[in-house]
Amino acid sequence: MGHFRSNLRDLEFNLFEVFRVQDRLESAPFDGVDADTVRGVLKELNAVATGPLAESFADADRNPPVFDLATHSVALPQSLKDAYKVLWDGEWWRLGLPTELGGYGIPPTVQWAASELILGSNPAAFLYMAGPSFAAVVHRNGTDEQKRWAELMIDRGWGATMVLTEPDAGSDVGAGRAKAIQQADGSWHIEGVKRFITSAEHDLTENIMHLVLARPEGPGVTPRPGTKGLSLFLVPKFHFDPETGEPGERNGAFVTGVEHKMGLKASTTCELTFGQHGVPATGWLLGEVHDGIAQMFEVIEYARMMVGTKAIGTLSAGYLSALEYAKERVQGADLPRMLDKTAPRVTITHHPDVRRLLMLQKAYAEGLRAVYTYTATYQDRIRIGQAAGEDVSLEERVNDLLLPIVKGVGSERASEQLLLSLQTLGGSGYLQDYPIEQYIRDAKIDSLYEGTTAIQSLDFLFRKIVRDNGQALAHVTGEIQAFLDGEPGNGRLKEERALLGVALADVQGMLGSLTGYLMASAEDPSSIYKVGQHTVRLLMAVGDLLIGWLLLRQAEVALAALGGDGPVTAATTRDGAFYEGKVAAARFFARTVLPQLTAQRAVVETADNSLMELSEAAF
Ligand code: ST9
Ligand code: FAD
Repeated sequence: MGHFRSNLRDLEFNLFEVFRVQDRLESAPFDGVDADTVRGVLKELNAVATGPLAESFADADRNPPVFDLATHSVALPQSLKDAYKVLWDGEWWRLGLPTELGGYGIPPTVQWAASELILGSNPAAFLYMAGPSFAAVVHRNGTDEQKRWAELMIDRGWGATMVLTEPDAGSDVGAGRAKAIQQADGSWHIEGVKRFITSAEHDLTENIMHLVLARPEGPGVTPRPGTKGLSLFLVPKFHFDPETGEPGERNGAFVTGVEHKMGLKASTTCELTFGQHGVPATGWLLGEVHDGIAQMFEVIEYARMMVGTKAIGTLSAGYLSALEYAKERVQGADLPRMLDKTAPRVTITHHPDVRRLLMLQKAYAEGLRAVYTYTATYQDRIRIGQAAGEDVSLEERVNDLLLPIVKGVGSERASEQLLLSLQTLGGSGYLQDYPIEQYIRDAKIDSLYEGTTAIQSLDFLFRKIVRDNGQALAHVTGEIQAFLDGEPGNGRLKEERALLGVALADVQGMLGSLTGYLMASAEDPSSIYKVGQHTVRLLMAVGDLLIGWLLLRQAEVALAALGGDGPVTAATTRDGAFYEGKVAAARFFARTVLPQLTAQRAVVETADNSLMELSEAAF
């Protein structure tokens, strides 16, 4: 059996029992898709993800891509190429495409569930498959000629990259210095060095389309500082015949280094140099408009959702691996008989602390899966509203609000909880005989790229809450309040609901304090430091609130399935143990995690600026 343990049952539970995707199928714009199709797609993909796709996972980590500076080329390990071929030949990339570009027209909720299976099994292979999805952005924003290029990118299976970061411009993309010099024929010559570019070189595809942010220079261009002065250029690795796509001369974008990383080694992370090797790096302005950062954010929004889903998929795999081990491993006596040296030895699942480790992992893995699926329901609603010509601005804002939670909280909790997966195995977890140490290495990147957690938290508070006047947040907290007010289930989970109510009040209290500090900064500018010290705390707290709420929603569905008022027993339905686990996870999270938000609130309420007043030397 390969490394990847999937949780198809939970994916289907979310889709059909909790978020009821079937109600959105078989009508525009998802007319061509019914529930059986969705189940069939997930079942087939699950077989691929747990089978051939997973095979290269360890091999490509131990035998990572090899870079040759003389030819600026990279050779990927054969095992990874085989995995990529499985994905490409299976046409799984179509799941992410709009129908007009050959997509299957499935709802985003299903697309992200499918993505979790691929990302949990073989994240590097998924990343190399960016071409078609990035082509969709080119198609949406491009000129007629560029729309044709986008079709060629898909038809000919090209790779693609997103090229923002420079040595001195990481989080601060607006500090980028790469420039684009306008040419008489309407093209541009890009000059500069970008770093950390994923998939900028490999030997999987005949061509790679780089989507590059650079600062335009030329007659008619008014220079602007920061991100708003950046434009987005299409820079192919090889020039190509605009009709057939047949690759021609080499363009002047060369990879000049490939990083040696802690994890995700199978995915190339490249230094990409433009116009420094005797060949100009020719690019074309996307859509002939200078709107680079907004255009690039269409890619970034997709990528942030993807990164969060990747982290959550890896956490789930780590938990299931730890669970499997714990059910087999015999060690020590049951605690009540700990002094009896003749007591029978038990599997470690009998030990309270191992149960604590396992249930925390389960609650976060399944709770976060619910968070990304809940987010994707807004993406479903955006598509449905757009097809009906309705105003979808609220749905868009809610989706925007939730993205930093999926990305920021998903990646942070995955890293933290995967350490507990390893801990469950004891010393064995530290070995490469088990996949968890690689999960930890491979998932660590998720809190770093696509905007670090600090950046997610600033985006969450300043852009998604303050600038939105709290409207999207009010919509989500309104849903939580409605759940609290609804009180079905004849008092079941009553205490847990009360704990959720307290958590909601705690988050609102935190927000009240932070907005107070923010308003005070009009008089005392240093007051904003009090906000900046606690934005990550807020992000994580809202994440826990959402997880606690969605686990309770799941528990409610599970209780109904178990027979409503009847006794909660695994025997009442075929899926009894699954549903019992749902109720248990919700209870555990509400009782052991949510109360911690009260302490977090107190920390925020008593914030001062002593940390900021400290001299650097004192650190
Ligand atoms: C990276 C790549 O790290 C990692 C690997 C990815 C690989 C991708 C592969 C994908 C694979 C796909 C496979 C598909 C297979 C399909 C299969 C399906 C089954 N939302 O606040 P301001 C815009 S890449 C939207 O003043 P500053 C907006 O236009 C590197 N837009 O910003 C705004 O204007 P306005 C990632 C936003 O202070 C303008 O920016 N690097 C948002 O100038 C200016 O806004 C990063 O992520 C938003 N949330 O700059 C950088 N925010 O306000 C992180 C801003 O008028 N740093 N805009 O609307 C940041 O995000 C900074 O906050 C900053 C600040 C750069 C934006
Ligand atoms: P810095 O920005 O220097 O941040 C350092 C620390 O300071 C972080 O903890 C950060 O949170 C904190 N910090 C910075 N600014 C602030 C602030 N204003 N407030 C609070 N804290 C702050 N980039 C691409 O363009 N394309 C890619 O395909 C790509 N792939 C990548 C793949 C890998 C494996 C890696 C490692 C990186 C990749 N990146 C890519 C770059 C990635 O997006 C950046 O590394 C990331 O945005 C952070 O930038 P930085 O590394 O320069 O860190």
